[in-house]
Amino acid sequence: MKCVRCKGKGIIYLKRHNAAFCQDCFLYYYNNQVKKNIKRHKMFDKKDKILVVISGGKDSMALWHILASEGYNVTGMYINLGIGQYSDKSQQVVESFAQKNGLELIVKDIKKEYGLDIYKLSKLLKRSTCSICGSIKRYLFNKVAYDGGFSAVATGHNLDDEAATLLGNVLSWEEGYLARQSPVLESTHPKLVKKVKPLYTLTERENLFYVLINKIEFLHDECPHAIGARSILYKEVLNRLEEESPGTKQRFITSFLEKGRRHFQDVQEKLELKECSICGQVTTTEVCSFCRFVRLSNQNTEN
Ligand code: Q46
Ligand code: ZN
Repeated sequence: MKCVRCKGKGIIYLKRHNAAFCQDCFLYYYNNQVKKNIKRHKMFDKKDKILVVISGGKDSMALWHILASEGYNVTGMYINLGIGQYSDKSQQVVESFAQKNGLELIVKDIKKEYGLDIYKLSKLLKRSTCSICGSIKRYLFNKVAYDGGFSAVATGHNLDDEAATLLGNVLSWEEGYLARQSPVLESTHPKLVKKVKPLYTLTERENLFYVLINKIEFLHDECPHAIGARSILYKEVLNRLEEESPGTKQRFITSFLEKGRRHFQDVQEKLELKECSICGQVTTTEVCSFCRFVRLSNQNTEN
């Protein structure tokens, strides 16, 4: 197995590109992909302040590392969601990486700062922990980015994530979600910050390789609530397809972005955006879900 670029000894083979790379050429390929994605979708440039969402897993750690190494103005943001040992370990990994590399990091702890407990809320509202957790994360990422004057919120979503989400949305024809599935989600309100996914063409395996080569510490464990999630089943199905027909995931995503997504633009939910009467953040209801969570949690501790 020879490296396609330098003809040295290849150490990673990427079936979908029918190409092997040595370590240095793999890093060249990886950097190139990220730079191309940022440029092609006009995600941001070196003057912009970028808030990078960090979970402590390989994808977000790879994103943080590469953007910082390329000289982008990045600040990491980590949210402690109160998920037992998983949260404690991931916070440690993220804080130690920031400290060792002299990187800016914002840490939010939903229990300490807002009195929120995703398990209690899930019981009280009869909603899954992931749905509560997702609402809290989306709210805080946007609020911190808006309050801090950031130009974009960057997440480590990879090709496997994007293809699995797309498959799920297609299977139930979620028109609103299909309209919004994109590597760049432009702001639709002055208080909503643009969202970007610079790693959307790189696979989980490539991100893993990137963090291993660069000796970046990351949390190997998945969130315990991810186990059994539908998205994992979709990933398994896509992996099977990929085995038989390399390049399926990438074709699925790129052809959707080129040919499919535009057909959903006019069905984009025309929800009226308002500002929450308590916190001023963007919502479709009088009081945003985050403020309702806080109110409910406080009522419950008083009782
Ligand atoms: S939503 Fe659910 Fe994730 Fe929150 S509870 Fe864990 S798995 S972290 S992406
Ligand atoms: Zn609010």
